Amino acid sequence: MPKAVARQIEKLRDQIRRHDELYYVNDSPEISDREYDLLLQKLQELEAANPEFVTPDSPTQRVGGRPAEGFPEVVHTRPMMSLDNSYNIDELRAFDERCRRLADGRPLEYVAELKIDGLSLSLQYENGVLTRGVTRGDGRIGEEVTQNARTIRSVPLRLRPEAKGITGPLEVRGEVFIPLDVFQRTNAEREEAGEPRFANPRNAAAGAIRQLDPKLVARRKLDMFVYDLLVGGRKPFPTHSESLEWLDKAGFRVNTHRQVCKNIDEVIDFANEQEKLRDDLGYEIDGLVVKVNSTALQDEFGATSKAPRWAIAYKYPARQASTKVLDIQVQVGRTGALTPVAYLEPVFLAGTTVSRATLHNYDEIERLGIKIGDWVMIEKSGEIIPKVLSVITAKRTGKEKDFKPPTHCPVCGGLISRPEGEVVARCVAADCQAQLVGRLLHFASRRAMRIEGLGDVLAIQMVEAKLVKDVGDLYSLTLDQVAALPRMAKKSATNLLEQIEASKSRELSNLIYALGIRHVGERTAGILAHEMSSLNRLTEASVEELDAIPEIGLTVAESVRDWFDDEGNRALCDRLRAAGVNTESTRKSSASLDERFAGKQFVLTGTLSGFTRDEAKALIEARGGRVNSSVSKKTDYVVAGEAAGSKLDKAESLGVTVIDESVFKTMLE
Ligand code: 0OX
Repeated sequence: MPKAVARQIEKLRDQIRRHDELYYVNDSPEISDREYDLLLQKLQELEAANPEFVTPDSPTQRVGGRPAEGFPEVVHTRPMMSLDNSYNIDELRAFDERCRRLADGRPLEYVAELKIDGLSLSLQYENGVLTRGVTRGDGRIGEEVTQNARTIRSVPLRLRPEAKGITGPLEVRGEVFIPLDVFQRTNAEREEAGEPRFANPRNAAAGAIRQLDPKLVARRKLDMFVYDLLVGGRKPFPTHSESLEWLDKAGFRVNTHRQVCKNIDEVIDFANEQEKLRDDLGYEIDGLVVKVNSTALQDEFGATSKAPRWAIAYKYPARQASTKVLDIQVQVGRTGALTPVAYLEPVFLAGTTVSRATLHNYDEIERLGIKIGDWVMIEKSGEIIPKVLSVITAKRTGKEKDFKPPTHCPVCGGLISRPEGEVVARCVAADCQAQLVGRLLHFASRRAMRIEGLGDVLAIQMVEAKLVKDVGDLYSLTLDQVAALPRMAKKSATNLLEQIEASKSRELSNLIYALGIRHVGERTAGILAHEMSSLNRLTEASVEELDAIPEIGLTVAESVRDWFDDEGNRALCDRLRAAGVNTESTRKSSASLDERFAGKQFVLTGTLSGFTRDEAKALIEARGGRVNSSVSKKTDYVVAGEAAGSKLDKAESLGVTVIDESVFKTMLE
């Protein structure tokens, strides 16, 4: 009996540790806080009943269960309220009736805005300069994340002088979110690096804003739409729409999908119109927010303990549906990664018919417990194709079949490898056609060599016809070869060859990205191109040399070295060069630039009086220097302006040279 208890305790601990890591390290929780608390509670009960099994490394031994966070708490000047929800037109009309009753015959207009699915953030400005960023927290107390808020490019660090009429400290509130393309890229990179994916863009954004290292926050490329302006805790303009216009002038990002509506029918029309655009916005929304436009009426209507009476959220239906899994098949990507895909009984979901859903990897199949023939819930959640949320086990008939992972590559029959600890299984055959098709598509993609017209059908045809055996063969294709492909008109063939020709003059960073080196995403490719300035130099760079580049870690350095150590890859580079593909950085090389700046790492902190941060950054970069957001031992100079904060302390503790604005100006001269 005690043995069984010990096993149960150990199992619970393992589960909790795993969820801790998913939550804290990967920002990708798989269970709700409530489910987590239940697991912890269960463990606490078992340990209380069997104290001989308590060990110092048990998750129960952390004070308060989850470890304390590293951000100071701040009390909001005015609570950040939540919103009451409405889920259908009747509930929206009921809101309108309440408002009209309260307005008692006085004119009443609404502003309808998109409800961005992110997290609320409050920004404080003094003398026009951003001084503080605070998360919503529980609405009354939030966490101070100023450094992280500063990484959001659309948050002005200094207000534009054109926005007049307001003096004194002010507060701006809005919603932080992660654009869908960044979310998709982040998840692809995480999967490639063997890290778990984020469940949805909101989780990715929420995790990012509470990262302790602002450099990591900056990589997530957060964005923010603002929707509220307060001066001394009050709204400065007679209407909400004027506040939004002022915010726009002051340099904030204000969502343009908004409308002043004379009555609720106009709101409903706007809601229906906007719902159709939902898939094309590039960020997630979950409905509309409808607000009374007049500030005086807002003040008069007031709020309940939780939400204002003058605003309501109108939620769009969740983009979920249930359907049946007809089959589970495995696709092979350009790196050989095997991705299981559920083929579904077609179902209409938020504007499109869905017949496939991604299952990401074998662990996900296990986690979901999904079988062929199962009924499942699927959801569109910012991924390119919908994902399976859960299995509806109540609908099981007993006829469902287990999915058996293929023992060999389903396309080429090659060997499959799944190294210990990795989530992704891969086909390791060098000549796998599916991988080649994937490599061609990646090479030709918009962010790589941008060869328009080279889509999947054509890539498959070219590989099947053995016209190309690697991406280098694209540059020796002839018109006759291309025109002879099925359903290929001469005109399209000519266009394709023109596109291929044009791709020869892409930037070095595009080429490095296009090569598809593991762990080298677009951003890393940009850094490598900037630092190395030619493909030749990159080919020769040692792991130490690469690792010494700021923002390039050992994993990337080793991966790059491995790629160029492969003889086939080196031969490919030679052929690309011989074909006339640009392999040099067209930007000025560091050597010809100002030696005080060239290759040097700068960090800007505090407020400079003579330049905006963007101007200072541009001046440094024009001289061949780089500007990073956080101080490390690789930093050469910290430029400290007024009210410099923790970066200054860090610079001092690491012995990094700190210069003030006057020295910086002298250097520039
Ligand atoms: C959003 C959003 C959130 C102001 C008073 C109560 C709610 N998620 O896009 N909140 C608000 O307004 C606050 N507006 C929005 N657009």
